[in-house]
Amino acid sequence: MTTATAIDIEKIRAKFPILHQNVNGKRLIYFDNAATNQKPQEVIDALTNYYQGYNANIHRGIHTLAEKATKAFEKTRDSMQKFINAKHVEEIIFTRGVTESINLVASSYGRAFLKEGDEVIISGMEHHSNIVPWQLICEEKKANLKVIPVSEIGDIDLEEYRKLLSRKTKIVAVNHASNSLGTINPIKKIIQLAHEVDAVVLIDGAQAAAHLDIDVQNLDCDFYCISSHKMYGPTGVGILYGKKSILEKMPPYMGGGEMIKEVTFAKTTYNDIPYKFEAGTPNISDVIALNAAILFINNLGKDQIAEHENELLEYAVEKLSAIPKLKLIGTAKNKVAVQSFIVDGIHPFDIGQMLDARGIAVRTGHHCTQPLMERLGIEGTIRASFSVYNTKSEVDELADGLMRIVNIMKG
Ligand code: C6P
Repeated sequence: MTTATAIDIEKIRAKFPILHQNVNGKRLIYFDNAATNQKPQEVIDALTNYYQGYNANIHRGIHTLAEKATKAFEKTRDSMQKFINAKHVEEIIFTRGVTESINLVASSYGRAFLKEGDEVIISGMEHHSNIVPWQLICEEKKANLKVIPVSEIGDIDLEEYRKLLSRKTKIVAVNHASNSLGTINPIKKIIQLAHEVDAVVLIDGAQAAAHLDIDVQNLDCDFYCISSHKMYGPTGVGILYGKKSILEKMPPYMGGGEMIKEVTFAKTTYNDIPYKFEAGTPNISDVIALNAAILFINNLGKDQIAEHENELLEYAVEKLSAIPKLKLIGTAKNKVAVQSFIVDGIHPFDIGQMLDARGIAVRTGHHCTQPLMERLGIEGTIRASFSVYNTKSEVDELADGLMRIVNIMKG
């Protein structure tokens, strides 16, 4: 059974070779999309074509292969600029992932502009990647880290956020969507309020890029971070968007090739953005293949993707709610298609293993959000996260599997 949305799920599924296999003797059902989603054939082909046809180092070579590789690499930068509606192409910096993008900002911007007594605000539902880099820089600069509380159902407390903001606030860093709960945060409001006290805002878009429209000019965020592997692209590539005027005044993050203008032993001058922040040979093949992932999303249309995924989420909530002893975790109104849950008396890890035995891949544990788990008074959850290639019949199998597990454990 497929869903009744306008997109043709079977046609989409045919593009993903990995989905057509058995795991533990059962048809694979992949519900771990928030960790990393699967790659369509065009992304896999782009990787193969590069290595078979024009593998070469970029920017420095004048031979034909180097020029072809450079052009393809820079094409992804152009596509990403359009994808998030950045004003300037040089505002797009390639990194290894969201984690590196956040570390780059914390190290470079934080080291240059934070002073003793300044404050950095994050939320209580941040991934460790949007906590630890701020702890490190706050410790170094003797600045203070403040945390916006999160409600029981998984909403940011905007009133408390307003109270935390002051002239001491220099940086606000929050996620667009939570990986553990699925909550879509009111980032436009968060950004606007931060700007009223002249703080800069970094948005962790790891869980948004494959699902939500991103318009950095409309949001007016100062930094926006994306991981390619969570938007149908290869692993090992991230994007850091930064406003040109801010990136230009930030010092380099890493030193090496490509990020320099001129090197002498007495003094080195740095390249212009974005290259100032792209030291060394980048991940050429994976950046090139990311372009195919962007095209895949654009061709389907984010609205269509979101419509299908929201339908799956609604269906999953209905099905999971009918299972005895199961409690949904993360029930905010505005969500991406991520549903966490726990089952009374059964450890999440055991449920994950029993589902795996049925060919169903879910994630279990704290999802790199330990402070959030502590806030909710739980050790971890089982998390099912949905993608455009998932179907309602797969949700039926998840619910059926859970019902059996609960019954077995009861008996
Ligand atoms: N979340 C998950 O299963 P990297 O690893 O750098 O691509 O992304 C880190 C990251 C940062 N922020 C958020 C909101 C995230 O969800 C992630 C990655 C994975 O939820 C792995 S823990």
